[in-house]
Amino acid sequence: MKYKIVSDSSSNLFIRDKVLYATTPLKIISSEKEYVDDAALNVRGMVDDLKTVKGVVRTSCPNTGEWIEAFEGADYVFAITITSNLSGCYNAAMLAKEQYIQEHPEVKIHVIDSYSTGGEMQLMIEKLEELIEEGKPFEEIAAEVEAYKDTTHLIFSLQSLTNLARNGRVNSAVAAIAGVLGIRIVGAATEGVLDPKHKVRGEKKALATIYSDMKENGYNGGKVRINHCFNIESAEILKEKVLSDFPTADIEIIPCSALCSFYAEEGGLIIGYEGKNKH
Ligand code: X90
Repeated sequence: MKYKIVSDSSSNLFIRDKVLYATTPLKIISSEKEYVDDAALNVRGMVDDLKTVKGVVRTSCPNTGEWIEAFEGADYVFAITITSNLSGCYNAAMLAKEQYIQEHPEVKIHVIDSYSTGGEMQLMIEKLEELIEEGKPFEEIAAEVEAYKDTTHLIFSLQSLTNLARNGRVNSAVAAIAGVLGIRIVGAATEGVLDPKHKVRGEKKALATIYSDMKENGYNGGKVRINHCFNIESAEILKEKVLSDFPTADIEIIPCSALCSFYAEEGGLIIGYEGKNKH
């Protein structure tokens, strides 16, 4: 039986080598151009273009057809999406599943609403790979990954929330606070929405706040997946901070692709990590 993992592009992962893998692209749409969030896109170029573009820039989720295309070539599919509370990705993937299994009744598809994005989705993808490689049955993998989801967390640090506010994904009062020079909003994905927990001054304080929140949420040497929007320096500092307490911790640093870069904006960090049970 052939397994496949399909993720939308907000996981920032385009190539995986353990299990058959595909991504579906979100899009960033300006008055001048549509940017398709795939491996070929020049993210730096997009971020620079958008600095001078006129009018509001919007995003859109992958459509049903794109999900259906990505499902092809497998007997068992696990699809994973950015939180359904901020995007239509999950709904589109569910519609695609219904259509696909009508035409291919022998195929099984489980769609996972990550209630998160970025590095926390990566953790779930890695868990799926592990369970598939262990040769577990489809239903068991589905149940185990849903249980694992309860133990993974997301924390972010954002220097600007302008694009989130313009697209109605965060309260504009919170975005206004982040607009002050040097201020960062550090927060979590709580029940699948952006939860601004702290307002801090300066990058050093932001990193210290991130790490202390991680420990409060039960981080104890497990996996950490750091996504950054052109802020490799801070990603490395955070990695060293974690390693000084947990020298064997499994930590990866990955640049944000287009969707996460657009919303996290330059300097943004999105971190997925393993911790205590959320519920
Ligand atoms: O369907 C669409 O157009 C996509 C909309 C996505 C909106 C939210 C993207 C958030 C990206 C920002 C920092 C992390 C926040 C996590 C909250 C769950 C990353």
